[in-house]
Amino acid sequence: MSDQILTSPKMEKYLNIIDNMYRLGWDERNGGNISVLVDEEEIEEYLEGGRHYLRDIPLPLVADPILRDRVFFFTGTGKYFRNTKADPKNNVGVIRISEDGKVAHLLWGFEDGGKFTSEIYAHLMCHAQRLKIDPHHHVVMHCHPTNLLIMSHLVPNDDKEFTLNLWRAMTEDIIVFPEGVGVLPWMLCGNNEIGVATAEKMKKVRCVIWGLHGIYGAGSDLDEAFGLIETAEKAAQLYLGYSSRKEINTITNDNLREIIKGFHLEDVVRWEFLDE
Ligand code: 2HA
Ligand code: ZN
Repeated sequence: MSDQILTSPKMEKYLNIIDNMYRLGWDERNGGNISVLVDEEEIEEYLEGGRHYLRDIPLPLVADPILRDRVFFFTGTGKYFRNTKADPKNNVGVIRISEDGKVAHLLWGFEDGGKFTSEIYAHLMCHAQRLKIDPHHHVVMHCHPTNLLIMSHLVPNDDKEFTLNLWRAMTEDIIVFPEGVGVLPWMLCGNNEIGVATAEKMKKVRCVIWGLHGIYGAGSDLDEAFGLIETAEKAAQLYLGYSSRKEINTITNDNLREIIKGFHLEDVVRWEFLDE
């Protein structure tokens, strides 16, 4: 199989984002995983139409019909983001979900016999959920950003309380994620249960905190998903910088209402988070 896919803009962007995430300290060792739903026209010239399969890899769940016959980039299980850009063939794979939703046809990559991330449950469930409410959805990103993780040790596992602390950290946070964030308590990762719980939260939000573990972000493209996580992570960093000191100026609920009006967020904001 040719490696032409490596010259595609989508794959170049994917590898650069993975490299960036490692450099930001969000993906130590084998931490983190990213999957991208790729439109047919984006891969056809690089993968000879995308119907030549190297091998089949069984999926640990039956994929939702909305995902069947669709192509994804996936990071590999046990693989290190630190090594991925220099050695994409062993660290990432391009798969097509089979027509019956039971296997992944491997189109390229995972050359050392590897397979997709152990978090594939959560990824596929989140893709299906987001696609049902947002036809522009393409990306699911999981990582371990330092400040959001510290915050999950300090703030109750409550969507409203977590969101307000992030919104109040900086004026533009509510503009980036007006729907807020969802928070899950500590749960075992890598299984169906956490996948279902994450996808349930993603009915309302693109950003789900996995308490004491990390974050899931979804977006229409890699920049959107990355930008969402980087904004939430910066808000967490700011929050941690002032929350244990005497804060004398704060963004009030009235200020938040002004931002909502000024930036026309009335239809997308979670108004109930502003109830006193
Ligand atoms: O893939 O981050 O949650 C490594 C992880 C699992
Ligand atoms: Zn993780």
